[in-house]
Formats: sequence, structure tokens, C-alpha cells
Amino acid sequence: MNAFGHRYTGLIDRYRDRLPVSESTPIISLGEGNTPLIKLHNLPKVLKKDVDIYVKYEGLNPTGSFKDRGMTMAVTKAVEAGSKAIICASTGNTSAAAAAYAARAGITAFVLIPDGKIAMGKLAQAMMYGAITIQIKGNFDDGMRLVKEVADKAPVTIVNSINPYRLQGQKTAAFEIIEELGRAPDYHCLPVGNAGNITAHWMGYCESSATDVTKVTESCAFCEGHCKYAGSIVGNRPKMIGYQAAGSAPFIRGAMVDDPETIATAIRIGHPQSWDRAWKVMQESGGWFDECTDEDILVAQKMLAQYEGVFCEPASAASFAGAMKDIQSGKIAEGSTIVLTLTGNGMKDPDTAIAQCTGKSVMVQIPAELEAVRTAILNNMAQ
Ligand code: AN7
Repeated sequence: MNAFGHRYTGLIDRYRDRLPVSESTPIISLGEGNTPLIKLHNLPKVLKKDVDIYVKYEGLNPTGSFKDRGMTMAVTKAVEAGSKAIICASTGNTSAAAAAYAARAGITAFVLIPDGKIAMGKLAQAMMYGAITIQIKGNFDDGMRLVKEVADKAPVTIVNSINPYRLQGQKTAAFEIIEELGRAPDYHCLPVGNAGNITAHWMGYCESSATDVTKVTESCAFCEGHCKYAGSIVGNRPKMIGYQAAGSAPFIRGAMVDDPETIATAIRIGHPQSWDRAWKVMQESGGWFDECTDEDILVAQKMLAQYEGVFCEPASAASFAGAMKDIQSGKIAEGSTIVLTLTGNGMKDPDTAIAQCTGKSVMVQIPAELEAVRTAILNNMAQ
């Protein structure tokens, strides 16, 4: 044996003992998972708080979002069951992932997206990967309702997070975090739309810590019998914190929102599909929901990019926007270890990024002459 030859082949291979697959399951993978857990060096100083903040940079998955973790499982199981077509409603990232994994599997993807309300990069992905892209004159929630209705009338497998295999795949992010930190963080912050991801992370933490605990008390409400730890209780788990965009915040209102609106189009969702489960996550973990304004979200997105070199999409920045508020108020105590999930890559939504980076110091237009370049440099050196 030498040090070479250990090719990473995706999260199903990596965690096959904790996922509902068998030796004969035909795995559809693009090498998803294994994303960096980056410790923030500069922003804790800016906040003047003694906290350890890590970002789990899910934007480095093959299609640029955490959806790949769920989609490798959902498409693998659809193919195993003989399905020839998958379908989803999406604010953009699920459609990109569904399209890519369907291409990989050689099956058809149908994606329903809200007309004009998805980021350019995501639309480009769905089209390029060859999905049948159906733009509806309605929002995500309308699309989700239609997908559920049509799946009874056409031979298609739903790959939204109501498909239980999606959450099975997504729970592996918690396994990776525990492996890297050697423990669960004190707090885990995520942006919340349908609340599938926060539910999946909680499943992952519960299953992981269950391996250390022998006492069995209550049954696990999340895994629907898939995990072998169903029925265990746990030791070391984080408080889960879910942040929503203020214009699209049913968990804060305590009721569904019919006309959600936010610049963070990925989480422009008013009727979350994992409503009951997410409330249970809060109850069990001792965490909470809160909201951030669009302005807070954009400021947070820019801070992550400009202080740490980490470019996430606006929805993802809700986790930092919210955490910043809770760290400053002391609700998240000093001395804590905090993980923020950055769910999607900033390059997905170039329009929103460029729109907030105008101004002289960012974009300088000059003649193509040496002296003009020299002057531009001298005028813009950091003091
Ligand atoms: C970047 O793609 O629902 O709370 O259709 O793309 O598990 O829904 C996207 C959701 C957070 C919210 N961050 O996760 C879709 C879709 C990003 C996202 C969420 C989404 P959930």
C-alpha cells in the first residue's frame, strides 16, 4: 500500500453502513459531500466576541449546493426502484441537483420553477444538464402542490424533501462535522425554507451521538425506521437555530405565509414541507427560529466574502446574519462553538452579487494606459 489510491467516491460509499442501501444498490454519485469546514479567523474579531465559528461550505458540492447530498440518495433509490423519471418543484437548487443526477443516471428530470424568481446560475444549470424545465406563473408553494398532485397521475418519482431518502443523504453533513470537530458544536445555525435540511441535520446528530449512548427511551420521529439507531437517545448534540428571511418567515409568524417575498430567492417559501418535524427539532434541541431582513442578509453575505474569502448565496448568508445578531446579544454565549451551514455557492446568483458591489472603489473604469493603471492603484491602496 502507498499513500495514493484512496479516491473519494461520494457520501453513499462513505456512510453506506448508516444509509438505506444494499450491496446491489446502483449508486448514482458525483462525489458529493466531504465539504470544507472552514474556521472563521477575521469575523469573530470584527464582532469582538470570543466564539469559535465554523462554516460548512456546502456550496462546494458538485452542483454548488447541499441539495446534492439528498439527491444522490433520492436518485439512487429511484433508479433502484426502476423509475425512469423524477420530478421536483424548486426555488432553483433542488432543480439543479435533480437535473444533474438524472443526467448521470440516464433518466428524465422534470423541474417546476417559479417564473422569473430563480437565480440565473440555477436556471442555467437545469437547462444545461438537460432537465425539462417548466416555468410556472406561481411560486414554489404552487409548484410543490402541483408536483404532489401530478405524481399520482404520471410515472414520476418526487425528489423534493418529502421523499424520505433526501433527508437520509442530507444527514451526513452532521456526521462530517462531528468527525472534524471530534464532537457536536454547541450551536448549529441554518437558513430555513422547507426545513428539510435542519431536520436532516438533527437526524444526523441524533444518530451519531446515539452510538455513544446505551440508554433507549423514546422512538426517533425523523428517520421513519430507516436508521438502525431508531429508538435511541443521545448525549452530545447542538442547539439547532433556524433563520428565515423576514418576508418569508412562516416559522416566526407561527402560520403559513401565502405571498412570501425575499431577495434570497432560494428560501422564498411560505408553506414549509417539514413544518411539524422542524418544530420538534426545536423542542428536542432547545434551539429557536428567528428572522433576518433582506438588508441584514446582504450585509452578512458581503462580510463573509470580504473578511473571509467565502462566497455564499444570499439564502445561505441568513445563517451568518442571524448568528451575528444572536452572538452580539449574548443569546449565543461567548466561549461557544458554532457551526453555520452555507447552503449554496455565491456564483449561483451573480446578479444579486454585482448589484450590491457597485461604487467607485469596487469597479474602476480607466483608459488602457500605464499611467491610468498606476493612478488607480495608488488611489485605492488600503490605508
Ligand atoms: C441555498 O431548491 O427548497 O429548509 O427548491 O437552496 O431544507 O428547504 C432550496 C432551499 C437554504 C432551505 N439554502 O433549505 C429548492 C429549495 C439554500 C436553498 C435552503 C434552500 P430547506
